[in-house]
Parts: sequence; C-alpha cells; structure tokens
Amino acid sequence: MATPTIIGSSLPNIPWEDRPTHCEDILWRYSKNPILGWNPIPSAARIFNSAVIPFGEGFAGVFRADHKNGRPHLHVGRSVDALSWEIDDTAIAWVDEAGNPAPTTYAYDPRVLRLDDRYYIIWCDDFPGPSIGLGVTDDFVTFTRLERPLMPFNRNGVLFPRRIGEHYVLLSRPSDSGHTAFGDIVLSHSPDLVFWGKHRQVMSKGGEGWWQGVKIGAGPVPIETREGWLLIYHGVSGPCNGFVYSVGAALLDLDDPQRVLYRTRDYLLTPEKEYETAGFVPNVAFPCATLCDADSGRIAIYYGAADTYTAVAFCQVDELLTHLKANSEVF
Ligand code: BMA
Repeated sequence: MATPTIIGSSLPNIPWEDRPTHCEDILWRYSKNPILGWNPIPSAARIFNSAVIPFGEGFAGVFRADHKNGRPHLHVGRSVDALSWEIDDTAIAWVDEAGNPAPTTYAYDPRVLRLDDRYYIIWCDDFPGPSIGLGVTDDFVTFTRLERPLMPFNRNGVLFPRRIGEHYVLLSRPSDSGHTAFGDIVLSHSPDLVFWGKHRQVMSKGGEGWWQGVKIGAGPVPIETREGWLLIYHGVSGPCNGFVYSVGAALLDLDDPQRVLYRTRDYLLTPEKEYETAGFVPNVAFPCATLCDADSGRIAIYYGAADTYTAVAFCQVDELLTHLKANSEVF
C-alpha cells in the first residue's frame, strides 16, 4: 500500500459518501444534509459552527447552541456514527483551574483537538468583547477553563494538533468588536499554552477573486499531511445585502506554518443549497471541524450553514492537494 498522505490515525468509521455521479466538485455535500435542523434541543433554536472529534468507541462534539434568548453557548454531544447526535440540553458547566464555577457569558464557534493526550476546546469568548477562549477536558464531562491566549478583539482561534519545534502554535484572526475587517490570519507561538508571542502574519484577505475579499478565518484544526499542513478556511465577500461565507483551503509549510505553499484561487464550496442560503443568517458556510481517515485519505468536513444548521461535506485528500497545486494563488 502507498504511504498515506495524511499523517494521523486510521479511522474507518468516519462518515463517508462517494462523490455523486456527474459531480466534479472537489468538496461534495452529504446527501442527507443538514444533520441538525431548527430547534434541535429544547434550550436552543439553532446548532451550527460546531466541532467533533473521535472519542472512546465513537465521537464527541462541542456544539455552538444559540439559546432562545439569542446568546450562544457550548454544549456537549455524543454520537456513534458522527451523523446522529445526542446533545445535552444544558450548556457546559465550566470550572476554573481551582475548580470553581467559571460560566461563559457567551461562547461560539468552537474547535476541538487532541493535544498531548488531552482534549482542548478553543472558542470565541467574552473578554469582555470577542476574544479567544481556551479550555481542556479529559472525559467530555468536566471542562476546565484556562488562561485566554490573546487580547481582545479576536476570533477564529485554531490550535495546531502538536508542537512545531518547541512551540505550540495558534492561528487567529485579530479583529474589531464588530463583524468587520481587519480580516487576516496570523499565528502565535507559546512554550506552555499560557504565554503567547512571536506573532506572524500567515494569510491576507483579498487576491484576484472576490470571494475572500472582506476577511478570512482559519476553520478546522489543520490536518498534517506529508506535503504540509492542510488548512481549510472561510473567506468572506461583501455584496450589497450582507456577507457571504465560502470555504477554501491552503497548504502551510510543515516546519514553518507561516509559509503558505498553496492557496485556493477559487472557493471550494459556497452557499448554494437552501439550508445554506436561507436561515437565521443567509449565505453562510462556516467550517469548524474535520474527521480524517489516514488510510483511505477520506475527510469529512463539518460546517455551519446559514447560522442555523450543521452540515457535512466530503473530500479526498489527494484530490484536494492536486487541485490546490493546480489552482493556487498565493499573495
Ligand atoms: C461571524 C461569526 C460566525 C458566524 C458568521 C456569520 O462573524 O459570528 O459565528 O457564522 O459571522 O454570521
């Protein structure tokens, strides 16, 4: 068997569907999308922009649940097949490092990763004002909040799943307190997940195409491949009636991830289906997690659709890398 492109575990039980006949897209949608619809649990109107990870015999997830007072909070979910989810009706009861209750005032757009044999959750937290929150769990029952890595305002914090050299590495998107530009992805280094510095610019909004002209933000935890870190990200354009969030990908150097090797010139997925174009916020496809099987090269991408639904798309790592190299624009 050829050496797998993805450096990671064998996960034959991740969700998968072959590319539909007559579809030539590099990412294709799950035919039963969305996997979570309106009012999925009594306390929340919408669950979207959420993260899943292999855990135990099945899967665990940290879900962004927008409560019926409009505020987002993080809820835990469990699943056998990563498509059908049992999601707690109450939000995660965070504690601080001394074990005292440490509730969030709001929390959204989580990413989850396994790092040094623990499970870290990183999300958009209230500093006050949007910034990056960091927490850890070993069992998806007790969740401990850690020091916030960065100052406000910031969103789309995404940790790499291992140290690179001596440092932990964190992608983020510094911003203002609203929904507008500044819109570039930067990275920061830390020896201990507490103190962060050595900040570097990674990727800017813009380029030839308009789909990522307003801002960009890291999506799922980067996937380690033999050719580089595969970063799936969102790019935003700004037509007259609001923003449009689409999905792109980039390949970052394995040892020096501020170096962008390739970057999609065109989006890989943009809102087209009704569950993406109509909802609480129309025209949003916002990826936050992947499940990957190193043996087959299969990747299942979890994305929020229209700030309302949770949806899944698929791709094959070698096809995506070939496409990236042939259709790249690095600027
Ligand atoms: C961003 C974040 C995302 C959301 C998107 C579209 O600023 O708030 O959670 O999906 O806007 O509303």
